[in-house]
Amino acid sequence: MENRQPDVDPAVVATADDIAAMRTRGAATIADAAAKALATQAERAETTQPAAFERQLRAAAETLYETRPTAVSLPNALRYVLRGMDGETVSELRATTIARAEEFRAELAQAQQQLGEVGSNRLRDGDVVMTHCHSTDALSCLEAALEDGKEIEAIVKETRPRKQGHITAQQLREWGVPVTLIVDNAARRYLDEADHVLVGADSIAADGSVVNKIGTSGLAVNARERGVPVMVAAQTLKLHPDTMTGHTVEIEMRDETEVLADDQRADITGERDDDGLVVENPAFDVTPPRHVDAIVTERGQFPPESIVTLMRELFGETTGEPWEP
Ligand code: RUB
Repeated sequence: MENRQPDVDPAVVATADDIAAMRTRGAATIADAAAKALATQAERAETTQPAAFERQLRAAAETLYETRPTAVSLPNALRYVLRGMDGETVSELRATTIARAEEFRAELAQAQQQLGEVGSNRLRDGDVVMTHCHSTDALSCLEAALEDGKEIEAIVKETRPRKQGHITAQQLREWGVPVTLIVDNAARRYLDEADHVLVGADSIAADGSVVNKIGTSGLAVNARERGVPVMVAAQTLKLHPDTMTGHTVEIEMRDETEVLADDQRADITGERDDDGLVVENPAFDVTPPRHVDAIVTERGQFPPESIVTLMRELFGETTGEPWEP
């Protein structure tokens, strides 16, 4: 990473590098890794000055924050942990920060399990579910349905360019779920065989729009046209507080080599040095609320248009940068 703030522990920088390179990926997993990294920073901070300790924690949070812009679970996690940093001495600050990070991680796991039970109630024995990308929140719904004894089959979209659908397929096969893996372009054809589309979310805006892996919105439009309900599994950690005050969610643009490797470029351009070939690689897109049937959270399921009520309840006050006191 470019950002090498002084006093940020190398383990935090390593976590930030893993998130940026997508070795750690998926909104909930990123949030969990960020909270763990802040606990590590708190454990290892070498100072006897409370102000310096706090500065180091905020610098660590900033380093983590700058990795990926779209998943709001990352700033929400950082904010949650830093708000728990409390005390007069370094040892008090250290203990409260570590305890808060542990609390966050436990709540994250619990919320995922709870939303899984809610999502599972929407699934019937024998249902076929189409998935996109790899979402641990979405998989939690399937896991809960399987634990309830329901037979579920899955049509798994491969999800170009990084093919996170393979991770979904691997997990589902471990659970014994019959999987049909398809290329993204085949999704509309296979919707006729699906009873549900089930996806996760990186951010949910106040108007109920769902920001998720690129291709989610096209899938949702096709599903609506085919009469297949679209379920979004998303812990409340995915609700984006800034959107209540009119901000939009930044869509991450990733490196073009994920789409076209350097050594494939010549297949198109030949020997020419051709700057007329542009490759764009947006990682996420926005699905409008009218194409989503239900947002399933640990607090129950919501029609997307009503999610703002829950957001107001959870984030009453406006929020600044996660590292701001
Ligand atoms: C992952 C993605 C997932 C959400 C939700 O994108 O879009 O659907 O992050 O995942 P990427 P989870 O692979 O680029 O991180 O439910 O695990 O939070």
